[in-house]
Amino acid sequence: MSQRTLVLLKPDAVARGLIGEIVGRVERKAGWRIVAMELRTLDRATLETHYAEHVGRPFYEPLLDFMASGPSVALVVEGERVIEGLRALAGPTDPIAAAPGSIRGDFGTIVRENLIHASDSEESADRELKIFFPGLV
Ligand code: RTP
Ligand code: MG
Repeated sequence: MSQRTLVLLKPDAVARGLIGEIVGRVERKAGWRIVAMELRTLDRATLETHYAEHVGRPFYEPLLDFMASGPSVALVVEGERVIEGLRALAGPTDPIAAAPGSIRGDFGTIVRENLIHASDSEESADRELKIFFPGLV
């Protein structure tokens, strides 16, 4: 089942020079394709829409400040079961709990600065792709 998912390389990943490392892992998965990719500093309105499910949580404001602190890379990846696959490549939210071999497990220590976002379901992917790449056909 071919799908599309929205991936963000968060500001920590970009600042640490990990774009190539992370994009390389995505590219090497057989049959997956990057169909859009852009470096951009995310504005507050975009982040509020994207993270609406977390409004009111204690980590919400620091998360938005962090996500607006520098450029991110937004990309759309297409391929077989890519939604589940990108979540597996990323690893669990807490990098200390993430296994080595996953992106968060290999490079992260701080929950907030966990390097990557990937849509968590088909519904989330549909919603998030429209936020970040409204013109994509
Ligand atoms: P994401 O949405 O970024 O792909 O990550 P996720 O599904 O694994 O995690 P989620 O629960 O949706 O949380 C969104 C992001 O908020 C930050 N966070 N900080 N306790 C904390 O300080 C905390 N909890 C979550 C992380 O950056 C997480 O990825
Ligand atoms: Mg999430």
